[in-house]
Amino acid sequence: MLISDLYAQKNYARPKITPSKIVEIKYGPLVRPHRSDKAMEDFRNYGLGQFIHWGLYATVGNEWEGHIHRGAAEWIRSWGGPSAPKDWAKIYDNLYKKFDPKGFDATKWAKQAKAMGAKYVIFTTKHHDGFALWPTKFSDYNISKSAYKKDIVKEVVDAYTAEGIDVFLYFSVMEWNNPNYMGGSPVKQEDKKKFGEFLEYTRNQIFELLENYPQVKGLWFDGTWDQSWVSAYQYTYQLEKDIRSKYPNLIIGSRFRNDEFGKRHFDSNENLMGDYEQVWERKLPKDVSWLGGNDWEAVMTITPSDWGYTKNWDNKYIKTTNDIIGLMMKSVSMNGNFVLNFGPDGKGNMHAGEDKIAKELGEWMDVNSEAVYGVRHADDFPDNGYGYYTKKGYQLYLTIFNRPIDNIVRIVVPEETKDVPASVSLLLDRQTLPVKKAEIGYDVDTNSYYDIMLPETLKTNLPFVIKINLTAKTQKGEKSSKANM
Ligand code: JFZ
Repeated sequence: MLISDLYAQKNYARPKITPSKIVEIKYGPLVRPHRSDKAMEDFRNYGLGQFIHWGLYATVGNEWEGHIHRGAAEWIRSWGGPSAPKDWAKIYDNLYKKFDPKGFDATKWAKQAKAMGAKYVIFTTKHHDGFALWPTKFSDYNISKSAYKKDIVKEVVDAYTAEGIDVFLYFSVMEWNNPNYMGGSPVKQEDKKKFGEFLEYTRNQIFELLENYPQVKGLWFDGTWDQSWVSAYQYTYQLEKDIRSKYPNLIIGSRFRNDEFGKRHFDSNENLMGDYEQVWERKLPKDVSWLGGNDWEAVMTITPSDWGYTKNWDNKYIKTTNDIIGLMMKSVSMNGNFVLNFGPDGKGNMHAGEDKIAKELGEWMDVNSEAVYGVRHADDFPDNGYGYYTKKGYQLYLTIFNRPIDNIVRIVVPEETKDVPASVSLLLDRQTLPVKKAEIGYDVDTNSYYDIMLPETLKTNLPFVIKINLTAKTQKGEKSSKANM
């Protein structure tokens, strides 16, 4: 079974539903979905993105002096219990002093991302450990105090921008080592005061990032499930308002804030709380109807669940390049972007396994990317067992993962579909493939069928794309005979 279908199996996230009654909401969405400006149109056409999780956790790679941390690699600071090293949090909070990624070359990363076919990158400016990769004025726990000293966020923003890749900044509102951070809704007066300071600090850092790096296209918030943040809905409402009025083209997903009833991503009336659905993390919608027409992106790890650098990939299922192509094509076939995560090591080098996937995916994209960029769900053609359709105007693409044993790909054209296949080619070598209408003769069936012959000589271990040029149906009633019985 394809991983891309496995990842869509369970009902992890709720499908779009119509609320039974409408409640009055004061702190609901500040933007309407389906923004039509250029920035959002670009977002819709990205197809493929890269996520990068990089921070102090990278220096340890999910292990410490022979002890293996079992949770996600970027969560290692929260290591506790008998397997944790003694005074672990203290050890971790001092790692920054020695942070000196000698191999780090932002241009090398950006060129690799470009060769892979990524159109945007999401970069961790600060994860839950609170360490800022830019020289923030609002905390000493930042890159300028490390051995490396230089502004990593600037290097990344500049290098990716130079390669024509749009930059989004990941920002965690959760900060484990900050005494003003609550990890729960503040009750005592003193805690309320502290948390108020934390909110001001968060606001300052966000505006600092946007001022420092004006090329940034979007913000990717995280950690916003924490009850302290959830309780601060008045503050976060105003914050979003202020960000949006100063940066109207900025893209902010639905993981930023909640309404006054604590509803996240969607408000109490089921309206999206941002520019796109930001819930699709290591899972995919089951089918396009789940999206209710919203923009969305899926973010995905290569290992089962680590975002940060993990030294040892043995004994873990590592997604293959074909798995990743499947996840990407399923995502874009449902109007989403697919974002593949990389977790570079403490020296700034990608894991060898990531280099391999980036290379193989890039080679595949060199041949097939027209089936990925700027495409939309093929509304008029039903899902099929061969793989995934994507569509751009009169071009219908079918990425085949399950090759039919007789090499005949049968395209179903429902009666109400206005277009039919006219000519077909294989993106792999651009050869034309024979296509003919199949008169099956099942008289209660209103579909018509078009059979495409794959060449017997086609030998490949990779999914491949057939490009189907559509043409308007000529005669009314495609059926050859409608006998009167
Ligand atoms: C968060 C982080 O905790 C994690 O370390 C990583 O940065 C990831 C991209 O985001 O993890 C989440 C957040 C949300 C869900 C799952 C994991 N979710 O909504 O299912």
